Amino acid sequence: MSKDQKDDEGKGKTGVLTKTRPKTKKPSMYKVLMLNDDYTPMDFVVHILLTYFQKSEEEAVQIMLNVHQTGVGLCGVYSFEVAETKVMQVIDNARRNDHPLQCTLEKE
Ligand code: TYC
Repeated sequence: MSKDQKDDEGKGKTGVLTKTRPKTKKPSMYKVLMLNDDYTPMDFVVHILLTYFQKSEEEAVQIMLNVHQTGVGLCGVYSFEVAETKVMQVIDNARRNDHPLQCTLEKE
């Protein structure tokens, strides 16, 4: 086979290679928010923040006071499944201890 013949290989088969973007989406993230009430003891809220949100004692006290003063505070941002689990754990723990503490999740 001559060099010319070899170079003709694939003639007419020229195509455009397009790089397609994979249709993957980053999972949405969810804020876990703590709500104020008049009855849950401050110590209990701090204990919850230490137990379920891996906060330091100082951070936990700051978040608790922020909730106490403004009505709502951010505990953390997680995937839907993790956020939902934390909300359930917090509410379950609060009810077992007869506190009305409320916790909710909000899409970021
Ligand atoms: N307001 C409560 C009290 O005075 C304390 C409190 C703080 C309750 C944060 C709930 O998410 C909360 N005992």
